[in-house]
Amino acid sequence: MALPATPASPVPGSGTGPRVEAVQLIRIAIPLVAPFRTSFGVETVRDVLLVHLIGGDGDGWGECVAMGEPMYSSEYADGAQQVMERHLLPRLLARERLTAAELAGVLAPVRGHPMAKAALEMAWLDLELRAAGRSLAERLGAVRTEVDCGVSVGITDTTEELLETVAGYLEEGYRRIKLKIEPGLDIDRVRAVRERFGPEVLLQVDANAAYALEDTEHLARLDEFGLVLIEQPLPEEQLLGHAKLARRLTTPICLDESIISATVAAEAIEMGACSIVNIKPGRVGGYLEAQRIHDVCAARGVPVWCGGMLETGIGRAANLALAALPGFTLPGDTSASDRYFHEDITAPFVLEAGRLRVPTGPGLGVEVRREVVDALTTRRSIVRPG
Ligand code: OSB
Ligand code: MG
Repeated sequence: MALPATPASPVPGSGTGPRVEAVQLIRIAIPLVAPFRTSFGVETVRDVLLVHLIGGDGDGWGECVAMGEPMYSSEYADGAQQVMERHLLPRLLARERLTAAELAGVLAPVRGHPMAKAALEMAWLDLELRAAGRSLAERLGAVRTEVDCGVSVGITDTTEELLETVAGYLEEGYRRIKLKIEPGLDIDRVRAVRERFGPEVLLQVDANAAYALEDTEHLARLDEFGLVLIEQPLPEEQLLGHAKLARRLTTPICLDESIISATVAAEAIEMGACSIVNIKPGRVGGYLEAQRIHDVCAARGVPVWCGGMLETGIGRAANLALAALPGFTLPGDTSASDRYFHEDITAPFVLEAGRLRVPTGPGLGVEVRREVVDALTTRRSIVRPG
């Protein structure tokens, strides 16, 4: 196998930051409590790639949010693992020491793969912040100790099943409901939920790019339901299409898949493609870029909320830290552990009055339950410097 040209070690300019002695890549298969269906597919078991940094002065953990198959975006767990092993980790491990803030720059010559890069940055942040005794929340500029939580409801076989599911989540205390929609399972489903639960419920929909600009008049029929937003109706490349759609709809447009960086966020806002942004650190290459998107949106008065990728307790902990920033004014897809898994790989996050507590411990603020991880492990590999 041809290894890429990596800088000789040690490299000037990276004299600080943690030293990493080995990186363990762990794949787990963690069953979901119920199948999660979107316009792009059904997930029943979450295939997760975990990054475990073994450092001189401690450990760091990261979670890659790429799914088992490349349906949400082009990344997928096997590909993320391979790009880490062959291209990303050799570059990082060539540095004797490296700070989390330097990581994105070192990896910039490798195009794309934001989810793989984000997982590595998360692990580096955890390692670095643990050593410094600081929390990720503090590092990112959190202003809240708990965050309002919403829940993303997958497409169900029947409307009856959808109403039952939503009723259960509202009973649990979730502060906002997001319905996954696709052509043909949209207007009537939204109407049924509105009629059953009333106008007070914060309700929004997510199409995962399943519509075309030609569906504009159809999507305008959602306007009568007072939705908080419609998320990513059109394919990710269609910023101008979203701007045209936004001029026809009263429902605010929120972008997910389209927003791949702070630069794109600024341009999308300027051209009127969205008035709300879903921030997912994996999609944008990491928590530090996510923080910049937050800043870009805050400076323009655009509300943001924290998206989710069916994360385990590792990614959830980090998402809660991010969601505690001041511009996160809408409830996120940061649901409790039991919405996803029977048993999480950290202590479970439990909903309290519709909120989750932001971890305050050093780093991500969670301890990984190694015995749970071991029981779910499907594959393991070790990457060392040199
Ligand atoms: O589009 O927001 C999305 C899950 C996987 C991939 C994409 C999306 C989602 C969700 C679930 O909506 C959010 C969550 O609860 O983690
Ligand atoms: Mg989405």
